[in-house]
Amino acid sequence: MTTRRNPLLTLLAVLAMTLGLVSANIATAVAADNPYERGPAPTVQSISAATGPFATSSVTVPAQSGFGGGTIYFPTDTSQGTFGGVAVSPGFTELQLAISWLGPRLASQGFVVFTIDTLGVFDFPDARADQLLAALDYLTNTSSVRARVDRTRLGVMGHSMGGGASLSAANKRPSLQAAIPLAGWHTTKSWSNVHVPTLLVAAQNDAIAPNNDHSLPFYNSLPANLEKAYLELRGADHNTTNSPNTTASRFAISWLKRFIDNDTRYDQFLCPTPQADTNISRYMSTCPYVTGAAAA
Ligand code: 9J6
Repeated sequence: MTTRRNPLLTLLAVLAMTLGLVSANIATAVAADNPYERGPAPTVQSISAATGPFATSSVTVPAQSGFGGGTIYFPTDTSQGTFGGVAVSPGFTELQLAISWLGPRLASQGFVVFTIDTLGVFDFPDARADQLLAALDYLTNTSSVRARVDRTRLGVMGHSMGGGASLSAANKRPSLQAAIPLAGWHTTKSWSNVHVPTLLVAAQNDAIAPNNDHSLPFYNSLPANLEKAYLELRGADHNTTNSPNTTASRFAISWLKRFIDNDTRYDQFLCPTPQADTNISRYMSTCPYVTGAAAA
């Protein structure tokens, strides 16, 4: 015998299913509704690669009154809106060349990256901080690529005294979204007023900015409720991050994505603490991160 369904019940079932699907779609749309997300879903491979998914170009900037000029690396894609911006300073006695590798490496993941020279190679961190901020102002107000940059989503990085400068710049300009010192060096050890999410990349065998005197006290002095992390590269020395380093860059990419783009797709590479990674001698964090995450 065939079962005959009551047409009214069938109609109600279809309506219920439709409503369920519609509400599920709304929930999905809300969860993924991040206007700053750029590029495809990341993988360990994609964040470890020498170049990411975006084709890039660059422009050279001559010395300015506030910083020593530099090179702006930017994604050529104009179909996805603006990108976050990052200024990067070299360390004491160094030229832009020391941090140049970060230009195409980070820009190809979807950032406008300004690697700078400082006015003087002997400038100390606080002077370098002013120059990082001047470079960001130039990038967003004056540069030929200013229309590609979101002036509300900016970050700073740097090596050694450029790393100390990154902390100092974050202290001076709390509207920054991310700071990443690489083997940072600064005479100031306490950064308890910094409210910019900060990733400290330290080198295990750093004899010039020893971790006990620099990156560790920096990390510990940052507020306990700040989104922060301490990544120590195993076997690395003070200058390891002056040439391409996959571990440093995959954490830097993830940090910039997470805090400049609010892109929670990158949380998986930052939290929880990576286990059994032979390239890492120590890792500390304030995971899980909540800043800017879309409401579930
Ligand atoms: O590589 C850096 O930027 C930090 C070097 C610190 C060297 C030092 O002790 O400078 C004191 C003048």
